[in-house]
Amino acid sequence: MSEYFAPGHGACPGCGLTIAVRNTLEALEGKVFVSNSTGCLEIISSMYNRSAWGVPYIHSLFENAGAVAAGIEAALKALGRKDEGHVVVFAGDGATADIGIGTLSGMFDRNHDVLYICLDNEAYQNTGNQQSGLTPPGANTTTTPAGKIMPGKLGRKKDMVSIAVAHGIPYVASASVAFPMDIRRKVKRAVEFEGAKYIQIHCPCVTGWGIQGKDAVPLARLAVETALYPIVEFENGELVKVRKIKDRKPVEEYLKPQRRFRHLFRHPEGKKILEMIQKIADENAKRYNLDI
Ligand SMILES: Cc1ncc(C[n+]2csc(CCOP(=O)(O)OP(=O)(O)O)c2C)c(N)n1
Ligand SMILES: [Mg+2]
Repeated sequence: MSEYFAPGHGACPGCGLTIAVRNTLEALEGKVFVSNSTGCLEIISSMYNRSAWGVPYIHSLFENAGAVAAGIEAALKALGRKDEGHVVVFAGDGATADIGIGTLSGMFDRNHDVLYICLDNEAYQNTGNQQSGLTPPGANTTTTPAGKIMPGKLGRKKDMVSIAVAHGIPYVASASVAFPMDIRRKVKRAVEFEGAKYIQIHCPCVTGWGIQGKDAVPLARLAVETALYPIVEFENGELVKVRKIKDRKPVEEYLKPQRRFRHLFRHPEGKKILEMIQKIADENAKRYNLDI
């Protein structure tokens, strides 16, 4: 079989991005036009003179992948070529929740027939781990350095899933690289809807999170099992499915193995922040009725 996303790219072993991308492209059998924002995925897949992409692919800027996708979709429609493939965006969490949120909101507002996938590795990883709107509280990044002055990121993780739902688009979901079959099902389901679709996929980053490649997928699973990363699905604004949790784990089990959170177990403010993070998990579990 020819590869839609070929080996030989420059991703770290254990990188979540490549798991999310391969599963998405295989679910759509490569019938796609990809718009990709600036970020790790673009860097690892399209180094000068080489490309991992076996499908039509364009990288433009950090902030405009949604607008580029909207343009591709409008052009395909005008040319009568819509049946040639789905327009898919792959964009990082920084591109999605921060710098590109304007062009994303416009694309949603005009309800372009585009599947937008946010690859959520919870910081600007390509440029060396700066905080984004999707960085979770307590995380050490180069712009929220844990030390005497602050114990890592102070604010909460922006609720992009709800922001997407609030646009009134037909399909919104969260997913995790710990559950690849769920990614495939959601991608296939999403493209059954005409209009804008949003899927946010939790993707561990071995360098930014300070973990080993072999631990990436088990940690992604723990994020779900602690209710810090609720897996939910909305169709036409209605919550239709959640991934239930049996024997929910305490958040420490997920946080402790990661270097980005290790100060929480030593810092004088750490205990307070751990309690705040546990409260967020409890709120998620209650809000989405996750506990079995
Ligand atoms: C206007 C602009 N500002 C800053 C940059 C530098 N820059 C490139 S990628 C990136 C971070 C990307 O973060 P994210 O979208 O989360 O993707 P990741 O690399 O984490 O997958 C930054 C700050 C840029 N390319 N353009
Ligand atoms: Mg990122």
